[in-house]
Amino acid sequence: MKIYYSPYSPYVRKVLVAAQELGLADRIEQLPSAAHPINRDKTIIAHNPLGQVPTFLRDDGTVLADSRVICEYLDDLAGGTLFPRSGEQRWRALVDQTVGDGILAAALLSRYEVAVRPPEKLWQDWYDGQMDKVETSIAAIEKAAPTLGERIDIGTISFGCAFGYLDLRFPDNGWRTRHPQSAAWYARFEKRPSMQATRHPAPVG
Ligand SMILES: N[C@@H](CCC(=O)N[C@@H](CS)C(=O)NCC(=O)O)C(=O)O
Repeated sequence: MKIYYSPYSPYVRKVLVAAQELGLADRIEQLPSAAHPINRDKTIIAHNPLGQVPTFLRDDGTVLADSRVICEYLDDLAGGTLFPRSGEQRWRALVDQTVGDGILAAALLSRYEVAVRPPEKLWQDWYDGQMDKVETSIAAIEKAAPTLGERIDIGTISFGCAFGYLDLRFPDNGWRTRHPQSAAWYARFEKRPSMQATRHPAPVG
C-alpha cells in the first residue's frame, strides 16, 4: 500500500495515526508529493482528480481518497474498532470526526489565506470567521473533554490531529488557556506512540 504524503498535512497524519494504532504502518510506503491549491501536483491528480493528500493506493492499484475513507478502509482491513460498528458509540465517533476535520478545514483555509494568497488580497473577515469556527469547535470539545477518557477511535484521533495542527501552524493561538480540559486530554493523548511516531516536523520558513 502507498500514500501520497506530506509531513505537514494533518489529514495525512490522521491516516498515519490510524495505521499505527491498527498495526499497519509498516505496510504503507510514503510517496513524497506537493499538494497545493494553486500549483497543483500533477502526479497526485493522475490518481485523484482533487489533487489532495492523503491519496492512497491499495495493493491492487485502486485509489482511495479522503482521510475518512482511507481510515475506514484501514480499520476494515485490520478488523479494528476505530469506527465502532453500531450504536451510540458509532455516531459519537463519526460526529467527533466531523468536528475534528472541521477544525482542520477552517484552520487550513486560514493558513492558505496568509501563506498562499497575495498579502494585498488577504480578506481579514474571512480569516477571522474561519478561526472563530476553530474556536467554537474547541469550545464544544471542551464540554466533552472530561468524558473522553482513554477513548481511541476515529473521533479522538481527529481531535488529536486537529490540536497537533494548531500547534504547528498557529503556535500563538493560546487554545490551551481558554480550554484547559481539552488541553489536559490532549497532553495525555499526544503521548501515545501513534502520535509520537507521526509528529509534524518543525515548520520551514
Ligand atoms: N477532506 C480531505 C481534505 C484533504 C486536504 O485538504 N488536504 C490538503 C493538505 S492538508 C491538500 O491536499 N491541499 C491541496 C488542495 O486542496 O488542493 C481529507 O480528509 O483527506
